[in-house]
Amino acid sequence: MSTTGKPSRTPTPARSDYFDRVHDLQMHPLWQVMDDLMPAQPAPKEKPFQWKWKEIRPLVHQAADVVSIEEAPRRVLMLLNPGLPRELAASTQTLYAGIQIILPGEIAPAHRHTPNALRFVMEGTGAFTNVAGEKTILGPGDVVTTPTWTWHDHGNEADGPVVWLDALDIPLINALSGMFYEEFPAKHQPVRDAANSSQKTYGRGLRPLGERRSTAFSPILNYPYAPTKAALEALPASAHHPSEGRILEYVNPLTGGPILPTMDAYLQRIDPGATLRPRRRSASAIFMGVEGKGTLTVDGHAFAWEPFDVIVVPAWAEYAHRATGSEPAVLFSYTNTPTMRALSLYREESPERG
Ligand code: 1HN
Repeated sequence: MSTTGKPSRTPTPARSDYFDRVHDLQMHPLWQVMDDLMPAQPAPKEKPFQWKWKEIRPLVHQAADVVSIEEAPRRVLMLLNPGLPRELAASTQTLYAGIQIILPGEIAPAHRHTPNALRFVMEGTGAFTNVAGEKTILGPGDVVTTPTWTWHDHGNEADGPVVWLDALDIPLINALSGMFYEEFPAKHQPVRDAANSSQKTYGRGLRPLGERRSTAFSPILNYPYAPTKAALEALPASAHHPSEGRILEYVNPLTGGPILPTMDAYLQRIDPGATLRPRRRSASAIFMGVEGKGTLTVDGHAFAWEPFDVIVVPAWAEYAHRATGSEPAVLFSYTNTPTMRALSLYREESPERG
């Protein structure tokens, strides 16, 4: 192969004998794989992909008939990227997505693990989660943080099922051999703080005197939908993003940084009919439609989305948003940007600008 102007490496019997001896000793010639190891730009194995909510919703609800909560303490269907091995539980090489359902009266018992988690509530009002002793009642559109190694249990004391998107960094944590997991000795951990106390304390640009904590994760447990949506509506035109429209990041108010050490999350709103500028980033991302409808074009795949459809944007894939309905298009998303930034690997560009 001399398309790159490099000298050819024609196989010969002598070379083949040499390679056999090299392989037998658990070695491999770097020169044979150098181009694959070091492409000029990221070439992730994850593929652009979409799960249509109208196709997967019946199976999510049927899961509650197929297994009891005792048999499946987290009743979740994982959204697996077709480009990645199933055993990685991966939606991108670093991010996991799954859809969880809890029926009235059920308890998802307390445990903790090193992967960080975020939840975006899709259906149902009145379920609760308790994270590190603070309980919050969940409603549609709420974003809930479950930082690394915090005890968490969920329950549903309402009269209908609750369904949410689980966003975790499982493939990253496994790649780093950083997985630890532990079960709490009881189904529920004790409630220690008043309901929503973290949101009331930290969610208003205020902090208690003497508070010097600045953890790598947000102190806020629940970012409720209505005020987040209202903040998007109120965002001045000067703060609109050319590729994302009106977009706000859920932040750690103590640092201004991402809500979790490895993942950040956003809510955005695109004006009806708007076509936004293409963009790519070295981070991988998962988008979920929330309101309205649109098209997210990812490396040439035009995914028409409706509420709760989930779309994978691989690292360095070019993507562009369009709002196609008569209503504004609202999307939730999360990415591995904080991990990439921590490793000095974050880049982005808007190809139109070069
Ligand atoms: C987990 O703990 C939850 O707490 C959801 O709801 C999904 C996926 C893998 C491992 C742990 C939860 C999970 C998970």
